Amino acid sequence: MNTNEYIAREAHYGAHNYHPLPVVLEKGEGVFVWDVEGKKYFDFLSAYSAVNQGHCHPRLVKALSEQASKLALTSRAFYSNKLGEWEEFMHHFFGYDKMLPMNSGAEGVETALKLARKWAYKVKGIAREKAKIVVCNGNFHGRTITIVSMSSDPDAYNEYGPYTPGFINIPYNDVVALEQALSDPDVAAFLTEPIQAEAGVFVPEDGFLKAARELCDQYNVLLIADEIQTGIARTGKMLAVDHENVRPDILILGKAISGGMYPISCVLANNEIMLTIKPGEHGSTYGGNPIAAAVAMEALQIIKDEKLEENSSKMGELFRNEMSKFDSPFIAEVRGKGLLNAITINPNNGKEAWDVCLAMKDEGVIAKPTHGNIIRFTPPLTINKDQMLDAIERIKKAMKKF
Ligand code: IF1
Repeated sequence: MNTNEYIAREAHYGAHNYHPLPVVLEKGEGVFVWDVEGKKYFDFLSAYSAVNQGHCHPRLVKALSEQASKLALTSRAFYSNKLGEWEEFMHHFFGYDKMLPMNSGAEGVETALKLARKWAYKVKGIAREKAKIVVCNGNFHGRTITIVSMSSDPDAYNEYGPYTPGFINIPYNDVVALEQALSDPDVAAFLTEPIQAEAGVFVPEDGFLKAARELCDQYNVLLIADEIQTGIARTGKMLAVDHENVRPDILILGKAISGGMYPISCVLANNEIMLTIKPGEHGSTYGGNPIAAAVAMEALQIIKDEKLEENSSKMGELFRNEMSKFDSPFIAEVRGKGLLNAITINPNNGKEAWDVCLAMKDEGVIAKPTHGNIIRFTPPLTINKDQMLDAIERIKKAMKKF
């Protein structure tokens, strides 16, 4: 079968809820993927930052397959010998009292919202059913009905109502609006992405997160950070909040805590928050399973052992420097942190971000446009200098084509 036949089969038998780049992948190794025609590409999406450790990292393949051949799933009706090991590992790694494991990022976000509401009623003393959670315009936290209820993106939101109440939307990166919202005594939490990724890699001003932390303390509101995409060294530090030395009350992780092997997410918090949920009040069949435990520990250890925080920071700087120097009518702005970067594309000769991505694909670099003519550039964090320079040359060549 050729590329077009694979695409036609998906179009025929699959739901049409995506519009992928027309490339059909069948193999991955490190920063590279290969399509069904044998063509090799630099992966500049990394499955939306899930594959920070690189495709099919041998240590992750080993951790996954060894655990899979021993014990894969117990459910939480029984203990396993792996879950406690992972929980203790996470305590030492991130410094929170406790972890609650889930699978997808959206489930992690839902878990954080539930914790915030329990805390509102049991600890803060908000009247039942009254708790509000403040969120930002332009957010992306997943696709459940409650999460899309917080969204300001018509594609994510429209025609999925009736919506879950209890959310207040404010502009992102707006300390004045935040203070006004938090001063409502019924507010339980402020949920934010440290960098808005889906919105187009929108980096808030230095000091925004610190100000948010101070305001949350002042008004007795929980700070919830969705680090599902920004975490695990993507921005050049283990967590994006580390750039401002901010510690959220509730931290949500997903994507790269599995290095792309398997859907794993988790929520971290201290006892005062985490113990508001009692046995039977929340959970998931697969959450915290032995494979997830084995894979997540290995995936985080790889970040440390291969010094991927440092590499993400250096390679990100190289990318932004080179692309900022490049004189192309397509480039309106280059921005980002670490290896979470985006270029805003000026439509040129009738060509837009999508056309640039198709041209880059021909040159051997795959990336995906997001809202408003923005292309995200997020290679695996294992990319080395020669590879980065090679990829940059290909990106430039693609932009010169038109
Ligand atoms: C898709 C976007 C990226 C996330 C943050 C929670 C989740 C995500 C900050 C939910 C997921 C994914 C979902 C994926 C595409 C991708 C995405 F373009 F849609 F917004 F990365 F930028 N919080 N982001 O970024 O995690 O439930 O998916 O595991 O196709 O929807 P999930």
